[in-house]
Parts: sequence; C-alpha cells; structure tokens
Amino acid sequence: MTFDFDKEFQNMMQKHSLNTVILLGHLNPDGDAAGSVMGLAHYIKVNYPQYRVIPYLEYTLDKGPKKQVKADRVFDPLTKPDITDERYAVIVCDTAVLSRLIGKEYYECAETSMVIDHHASNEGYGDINYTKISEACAENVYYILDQAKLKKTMISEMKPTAADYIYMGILHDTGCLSRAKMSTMQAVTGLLELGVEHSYVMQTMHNDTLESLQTRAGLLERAERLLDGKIACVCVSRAESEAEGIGYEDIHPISGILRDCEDIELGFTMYEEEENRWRCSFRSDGKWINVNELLKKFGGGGHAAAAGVRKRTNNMEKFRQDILEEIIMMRKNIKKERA
Ligand SMILES: [Mn+2]
Repeated sequence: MTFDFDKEFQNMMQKHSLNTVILLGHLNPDGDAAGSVMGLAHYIKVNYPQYRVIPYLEYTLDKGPKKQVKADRVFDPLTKPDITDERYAVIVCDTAVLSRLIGKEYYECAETSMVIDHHASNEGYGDINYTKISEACAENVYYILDQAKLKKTMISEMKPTAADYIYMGILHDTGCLSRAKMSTMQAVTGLLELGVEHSYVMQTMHNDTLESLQTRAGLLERAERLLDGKIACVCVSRAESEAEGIGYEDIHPISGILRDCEDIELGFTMYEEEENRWRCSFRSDGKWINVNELLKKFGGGGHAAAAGVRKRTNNMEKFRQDILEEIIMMRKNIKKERA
C-alpha cells in the first residue's frame, strides 16, 4: 500500500489534538467528488466514532449523485456546516487546484489538511497530499482504505454506505466503466464482494427525462465540425441559453458525447456562464491530444482525456481560434514524434 489512510488520518488528528474533521470537494461536485467525500465521511464515522465528521458538498451537486446523497440518513452535506470557533482538520477530495475548492474558507481556517486526488494537474497543496493519477478519485480512496474497516461500514450502516459512495464515484468518473483500467475493475469487484448492489448505485447514472433529451438533441444539432472534421464543438452564448432555457447541466455531457463518436477525436463545449465568461469543457481519448496539456497553456487543466478552462473574454471566436492553432501545433509535434 502506497498510502495508509488510517495511519495518516490518526496521526493527523492526534498530532493536532483535534476532534472534528471536515471533508470537501470541488466546485459543482460530480459523482466522483461526492463519492470520494461521502465514502470517506462514512468510513471515518463508522471506524472512528470519537470524531465529529462533517462532509460538505455544494447544492449544485450533479443530479444523479444528489439522489443518493438525499437518501443519506447520517449526513446532510448540502447544508453549509456551522462551526465558527472550533479547531478541525480538513480532508479535500478530487480537487486539483485550491481555486476550485468549495468551502475554501474551511480549508483556510483548518489546523491541518489532507488532500486525496487523481488529477495530473494537482498543484500539490495541503499538509499531506496524496495524488495518484487514476481514472477516479474514488478508486484511489478504495485502495488507501483498510478492507476490514470498509467491510464494517457495510454491516453497521444502512444504504448508502461508504462502499456505495466509492462505487458511485468510480462509475461516474469512468463513464460507467467504459474507461476502466484493470485496477478499476479490481476495485469494483472488491466493492461488489463487500456487498455493494450494482443496480442500486446505477440509479445515480439514470437522470434523463424526455425534456432533457430534447434539449440535448437541440444542442447536438448545433455541433460544428472543425479543422479536418475530427473535432466537434458546441458553443452557447448567454443570449442563446437564456432564450432556450439551456443550463450548464444540459451542456455538461455534450463534450463527452461528441468525443465518443467514432468519427470524432476531440469534443468540446463553450458555455457563456456569465457575460463574457466562458466555461469550456474538452474531451478526447487522451492520446490523440492531451487536453490537460492543451488547456494548461490557457490557464485550465484536468486530465489527459478530460479537462476544462474558464476564460474571461469578449472575443470568444478569437479564444477558440487560439486553441485550434495550439491543437494544430500539438498534432504536428505528435506526428513528428511518431514518424
Ligand atoms: Mn474525479
């Protein structure tokens, strides 16, 4: 085991004589952020009952994971914790950079911090930082935990348990295991052996309504092919999203859907979330182009196959053109290296 969570956690709490731990994830939490945070929260609650455990996720949590979180009878992570003058530790999951952390004020006031992540772009913050590049942060969480202690959470708690949450994180960040590595499959098998029910967690993957599918159809209609046609993008301005009632949760899956097309290598979306502020999401297979490397040059980042950037500009066309030119450069270099 490369990182022994139990040892590190107990050291952290004892060294600073703390009784409380707050768990945090990234802005607009997804299934993996929620799965990692809630999985660890339940694990600590069951195995270290002497500590007060407070997970916090924003109300903007994705729809699917929100269903599972709302069924949680132990924690309410959608409500902001009220802990004005207490001393506590913070554990951050699935968050590459501090600027994307929710509840940053808790991190800043914490006595000590531990970071568990899987992003290549993690900036190495926190007193303890365990970042291992993998498909899902929840996969890392699974491997750093003690199996017997994880099993205990299945016996002593009602659903959703720590193991259910970890399983959810893995499902969500791997597109339902379509991007799974062998280690991912081994983690999933281990969780099933502990008693996780696949169909129970799968409910968090099914969130379409007829209306949301029709909105999606409209968004896909607008897709443009760029360069040699292997790139597809969808751009939505403020005026368009307001006129058509398009929210970020509608645009969020589009880059992945485009990328998964057999004739597309790179899918991306640009969404004007505020006037002159564009939120962009890029998806590839990580090899045709490494989108983390690509977007680093524009102040963004993430993973080789999935990354994002936020950009303030009143000239989105130029920003898009700059990115396309960088793609052309990077592709030329890749071809040169392979020749
Ligand atoms: Mn993740």
